[in-house]
Amino acid sequence: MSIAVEARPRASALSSNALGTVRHDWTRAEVAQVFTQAMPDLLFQAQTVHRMYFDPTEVQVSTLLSIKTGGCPEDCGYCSQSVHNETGLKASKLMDVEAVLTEARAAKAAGATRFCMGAAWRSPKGKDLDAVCAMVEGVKALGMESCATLGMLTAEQAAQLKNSGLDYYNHNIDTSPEYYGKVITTRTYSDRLDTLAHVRDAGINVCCGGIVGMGEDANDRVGMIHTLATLPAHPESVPINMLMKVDGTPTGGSDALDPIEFVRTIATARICMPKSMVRLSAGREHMSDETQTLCFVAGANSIFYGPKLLTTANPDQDADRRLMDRLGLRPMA
Ligand code: SAM
Ligand code: DTB
Ligand code: SF4
Repeated sequence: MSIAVEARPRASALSSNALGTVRHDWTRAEVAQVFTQAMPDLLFQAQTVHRMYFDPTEVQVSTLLSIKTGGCPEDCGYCSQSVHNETGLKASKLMDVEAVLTEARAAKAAGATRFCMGAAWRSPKGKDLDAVCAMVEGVKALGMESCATLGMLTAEQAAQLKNSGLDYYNHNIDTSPEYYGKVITTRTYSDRLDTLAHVRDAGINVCCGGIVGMGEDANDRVGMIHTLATLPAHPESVPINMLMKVDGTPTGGSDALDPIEFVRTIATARICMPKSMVRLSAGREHMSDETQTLCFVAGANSIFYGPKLLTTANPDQDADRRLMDRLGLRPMA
């Protein structure tokens, strides 16, 4: 790990009375100190902060559905759905509102409290956005929280989604500002920050995080958390995805990331954004139960539930119920 010093420093970046303070003035050096400290210190701080604002036995459970799959014009290097990547994925049109609501009812019956709808668009077009708004209204009528991830939004589009009752909008920064250009060229980091500002200004909760395991180094993982923790307001939800390697994508051949680095990323997000939900997002399918356990101990308190993410696999519901039972975790109401 390039930014680690020989002996990990014991003196924390945070005095114990600063732990858990919601701050937006983190320096990158402070975030790096949090990230690289000795693992027992890191996990102790993360648990301490987690318990200030959350019940550490509760996990928020969301279900994800791809409402429009494949054929995306963006060139995100990790993604199965980009037309720039030869992944063999079949593109499909936007689903009907009723078909989406059937899936939402099934997710609710299985125990999910939030339904997240993802579309492989650069940004939504007029008629399509009207249809998504109808989906949001339907999900709300079921008594579930709604989330959408549709690409870039204008201020007007964000306001339209807010009017339909949308609770959360997911739009990730994905990685550090420096590494970003190695992964995506068709939209910029600042395009992403603009969309996040429109979502925030519209009064929609922000869900924003990124991916680890794309060949970035620890300094990039620190840079990603630093960007999130210095936004004008912390995202209410911070998804940390372990790359799901997809054949035919530029990142498909990345070396496997040390799971401890993933746990460090989760713990650093928890410490730097104390009141945010931190989601142990994509990648659980290939993670050991022990790594997932460490993630919960490190302050993750949200997961995707159900056997499919957007196009890739997730653990089946029985396996997740068994794991939560073994760990004494329960779904957040
Ligand atoms: N098209 C929209 C966009 O990119 O804004 C919404 C859907 S997109 C698939 C949502 C997020 O999923 C991406 O920003 C990325 O962080 C994550 N993601 C996509 N493919 C992934 C993969 N193979 N492994 C891990 N995370 C992935
Ligand atoms: C997020 O950060 N992770 C989810 C959600 N937001 C939309 C998506 C994960 C996608 C994993 C790859 C796939 O299934 O295609
Ligand atoms: Fe398109 Fe989203 Fe995939 Fe990027 S991550 S290629 S924008 S679907």
